Amino acid sequence: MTRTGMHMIKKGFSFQGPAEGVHALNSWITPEDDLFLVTHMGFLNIDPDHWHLDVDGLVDNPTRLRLSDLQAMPQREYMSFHECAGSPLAPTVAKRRIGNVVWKGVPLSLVLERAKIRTDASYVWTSGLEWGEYAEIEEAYQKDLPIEKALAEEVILALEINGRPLTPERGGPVRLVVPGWYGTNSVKWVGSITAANRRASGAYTTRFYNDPTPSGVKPVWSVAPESVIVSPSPHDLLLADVPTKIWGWAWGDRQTAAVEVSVDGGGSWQRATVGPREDRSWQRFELPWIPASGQRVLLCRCTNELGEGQPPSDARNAVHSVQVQIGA
Ligand SMILES: Nc1nc2c(c(=O)[nH]1)N[C@H]1C(S)=C(S)[C@@H](COP(=O)(O)O)O[C@H]1N2
Ligand SMILES: [Mo]
Repeated sequence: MTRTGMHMIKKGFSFQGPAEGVHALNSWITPEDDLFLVTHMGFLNIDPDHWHLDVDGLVDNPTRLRLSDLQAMPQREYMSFHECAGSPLAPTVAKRRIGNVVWKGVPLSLVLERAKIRTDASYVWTSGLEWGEYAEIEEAYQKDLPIEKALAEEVILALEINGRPLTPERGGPVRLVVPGWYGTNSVKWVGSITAANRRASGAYTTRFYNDPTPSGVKPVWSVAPESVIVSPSPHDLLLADVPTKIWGWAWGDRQTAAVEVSVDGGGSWQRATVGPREDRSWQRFELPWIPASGQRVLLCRCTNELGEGQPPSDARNAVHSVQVQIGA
């Protein structure tokens, strides 16, 4: 299959990320080289001159926008952590694909206003333009947002990341960004937006990215509290009685209120200091430590402003641990 001005660069599911995992994430803003890339069906290359976005469904003014139309609209910048929920086929496995970046683009609300979204619209569906197969399913990558989130000020049709235009792999020329929600909702290579009065019925909103809970299925939307230890890494050379520090990042849709660190495999916990949050950025935590010689398992866990925390295991936001060796 081909479409004018578009071709698939690589076919099939793909994940790329730093070899050192979270231990590579040592700067406040994650450079693109250290930011993971994910796609289900492959990466799409779009000629920006051919790109357009159709806005339809429950709108009074169905609209087609070209890149130049979006470029002429008001833009905003928003700093946010960006996290993949992990495999939709293994939703309880923690993958810790995470970064913190600055997006820039047009608020989705402005585009919906321009199309005169109707008051009976309760969901906004967004589709990617790529094609191919994932888990033996061949259908468009379509996601949905409840109207309250779609109209929230932080949700943008992004044209830039960290001050540069989006590359084809990143979902350019235009992608949706839904700060605070898992990466799966941030549709790359966006080509259509449909206002509707129900959830989208495709595989990516029904079969995948819905967590079973005792009270029914819960869409993989808002990011749960999570934290990781960046340093030390398992490869660092630590020496007994030499002061060092344990530090990392904590994040979630809601602000992080507290982070605790354990240096004895979870036997006891100490309160770390936690830095500020900007927009929906991650927050830095730090704990000074003077290790004794031997082997240690370090853990971190955070709590958000609602008092929600991280499960010890079997969850995408399970507690992170690092095993280190301290020389005498
Ligand atoms: N069109 C489209 N958008 C997509 C996907 C996809 O497969 N197709 N994958 C989603 C998933 S699961 C994630 S985690 C993020 C990854 O964004 P990134 O590659 O820029 O890090 O894109 C999301 N948007
Ligand atoms: Mo993802």
